[in-house]
Amino acid sequence: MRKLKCCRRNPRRKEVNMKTDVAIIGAGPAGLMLGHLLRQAGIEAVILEHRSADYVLSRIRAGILERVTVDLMKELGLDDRMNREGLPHDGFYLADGERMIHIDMKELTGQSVMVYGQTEITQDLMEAAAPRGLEIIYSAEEVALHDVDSDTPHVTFRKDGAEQRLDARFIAGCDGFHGPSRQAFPASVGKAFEKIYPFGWLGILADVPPCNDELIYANHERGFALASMRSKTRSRYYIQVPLSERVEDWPDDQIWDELATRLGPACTENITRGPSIEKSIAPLRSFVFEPLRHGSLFLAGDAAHVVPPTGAKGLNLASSDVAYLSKAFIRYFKKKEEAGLDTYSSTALARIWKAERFSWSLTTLMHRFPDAGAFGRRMQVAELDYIAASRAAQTSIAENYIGLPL
Ligand code: FAS
Ligand code: PHB
Repeated sequence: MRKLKCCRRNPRRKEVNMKTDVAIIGAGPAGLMLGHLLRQAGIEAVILEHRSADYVLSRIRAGILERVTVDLMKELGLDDRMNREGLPHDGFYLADGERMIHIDMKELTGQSVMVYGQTEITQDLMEAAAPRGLEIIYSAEEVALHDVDSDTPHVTFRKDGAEQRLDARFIAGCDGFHGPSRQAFPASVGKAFEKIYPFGWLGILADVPPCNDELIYANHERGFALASMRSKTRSRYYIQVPLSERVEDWPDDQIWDELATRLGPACTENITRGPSIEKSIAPLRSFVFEPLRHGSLFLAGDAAHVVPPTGAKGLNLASSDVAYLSKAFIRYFKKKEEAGLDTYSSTALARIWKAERFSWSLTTLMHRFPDAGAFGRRMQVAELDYIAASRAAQTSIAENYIGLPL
């Protein structure tokens, strides 16, 4: 394990003082990718994660990688397993009752997406950390940010009962929607934009073959459903449920019945049932916090924004954030140029808002809203009719789904 710079014990308070260039809060995809990009450029970084490594790996989340994420893993030389085990997908379906509209991304844009779970990306990044000198401190408790509006910020935390302090030139808040970094912005500085959806997604993971070779997003009178996958032998499905639902009230068979009903003919006869290996309900929200920088503190990933997973953008926005932020840090440490840091927030937000729009739009099109009424349903049918008949409309969906350029 690489020795940290200036790692010395504070005799007065049993405090361990460490120093690095960039302190990263959170070992999710954003923090891990940023840490690796900085280390690859010879910049010191330490990641503080309040959960254990096993807990981080136990979370089942995203499944679709845009080119930006695939390219980042390739740039890091960590794409071997993804290229072996990942599934390139050229298209997906929008189902509306009996109707199946194919969005042929490859034909319309020349590009594909990669089906490879966030869990796998996280594992690949975690396993490569120690050999590449990327320090990750797991189970770091009571992480607190200090002096973020100065040039000498620091982070305090407890580890194995000892107070610890990490001094850094910058702090990257990659601690997700519920982390402390966004809270470290003065109330007068930040502005949040939020939309809460009146339903959640109940997700199930099962070691059964997928019902279809490509993803199916279904708008059914009983609600939205999504047929996705992790491999040719492991399926990931979702159904829209009211926010009042509890996962313990959903036995597997009831979920399989709903999926068979909602996903339409392409799935009904092909769906393979099996015991869930993971089952959870996630709320849906659209959220953006502006700006993404305050002094020496920068936000990236879910710490800055959240999207409803309908557009498969969450993980991929984390990738584009850290692609911008890592370049800005590298310009600073290598050339003492602050321009990248000064423009990071506006540059990242420009792409974030476009992804927020697409995720909101596809969620609005494919879900049944309790208060939409007959007119709202007619709007959905009219839009699906238009998409079914318009190459331009399909191209717009395809280019947003594969990910807009950086
Ligand atoms: P993350 O939330 O992944 O990581 C933040 C890290 O910070 C975590 O490891 C957390 O433990 C740590 N942290 C938090 N507080 C801390 C503290 N005080 N101190 C230290 N560390 C702290 N996206 C999709 O594209 N498709 C999906 O299907 C999908 N499903 C999702 C389901 C759920 C339940 C959730 C919550 C999100 C889902 N997402 C999905 C979005 C998700 O994939 C995120 O976009 C992605 O994890 C973003 O990565 P990070 O920004 O790294 O945040
Ligand atoms: C997933 O496989 O988890 C997944 C795929 C596409 C989405 C959301 C989630 O839009």
